[in-house]
Amino acid sequence: MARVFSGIKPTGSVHLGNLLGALRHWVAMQDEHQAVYCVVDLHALTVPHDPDELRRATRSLAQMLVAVGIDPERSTLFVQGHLTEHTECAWVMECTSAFGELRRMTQFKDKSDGSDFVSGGLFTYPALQAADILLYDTDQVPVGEDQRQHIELARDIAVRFNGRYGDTFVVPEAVIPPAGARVMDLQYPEIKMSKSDGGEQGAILLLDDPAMIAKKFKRAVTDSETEVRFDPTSKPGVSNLLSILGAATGQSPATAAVGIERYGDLKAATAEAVISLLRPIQDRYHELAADPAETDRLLAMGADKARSIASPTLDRVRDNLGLLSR
Ligand code: ATP
Ligand code: LTN
Repeated sequence: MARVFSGIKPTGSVHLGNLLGALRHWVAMQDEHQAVYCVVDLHALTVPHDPDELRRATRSLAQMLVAVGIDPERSTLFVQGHLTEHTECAWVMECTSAFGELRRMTQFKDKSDGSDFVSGGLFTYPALQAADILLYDTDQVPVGEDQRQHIELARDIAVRFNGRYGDTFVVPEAVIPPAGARVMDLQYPEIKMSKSDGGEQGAILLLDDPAMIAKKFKRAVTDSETEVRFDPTSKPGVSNLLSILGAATGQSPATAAVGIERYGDLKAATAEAVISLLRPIQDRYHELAADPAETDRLLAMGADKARSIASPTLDRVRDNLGLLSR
């Protein structure tokens, strides 16, 4: 069975973009793949953070992953910071990536622009991400469109390392869904819906209650025309709603538009589809959140399973690099 690996940062509340662009594909891939999924807490350290909030967000995100359907028995679900292998391998990745390559990463440019403190970790972030992926002999990485460039870099690093030091890493490929890969902000449809950027009103959080979801869709930015039509270039707001409606109901955006004449009806239909999609997830999340000790037990089990894959890979890396065995 092919191996799948992906990660998500505990940097705020999980939103609809995360679900449609990534998490629901993580769930689907568990059936026919050996799946490894990671809460990447070390990646959350690249920007200023509050320690208590990070602790809370890490556990809560793990609970949300189980609530959306990740099965910790069948798949491997773990927290990145529980394994020292990731940071050790990240150094090797940094030494295998070129400065110019890292400088070209658009996520670095986006997140560093206008910030008063830009950490070195924000710059080397994609090297840690390459370590995450390559440690698991990963074949496929399901992610949203924004991560394509990082996965390309992980591939380039794997090929380069294998060329220099002999066959060591599996060369992974990105799996980007045809629909929902780039859910846009409801207020600023030119930027992606995000946990940490953008405003409160522009993102549908998976824990928003139905009234809040309806309100956010009602206020979503459209345009001054009246026609409901899928055309992302000239109608970004309307097209984003159609993409969400399509992704939530298993149709293409253009098919989702059929029979909807007014913006108000589009907003109401999208809100309703999203509320139904989220209801069972929210119920399950609240059950899981009531038992943090059980979450911690699952995560300890996940860390053991993850280590049993990552540790032999790292031994192979060390040996091929010429580091003395310990
Ligand atoms: P942050 O805003 O803190 O950078 P984020 O919302 O982008 O976080 P991540 O943890 O970086 O979330 O991403 C988890 C997964 O969700 C990734 O696979 C990413 O590609 C996907 N994803 C994030 N935002 C969107 C979006 N707006 N549309 C589709 N997929 C998305
Ligand atoms: N950088 C990613 C999160 C991430 C990831 C990974 C995704 C960290 N490590 C490994 C896939 C595979 C992000 O910002 N969404």
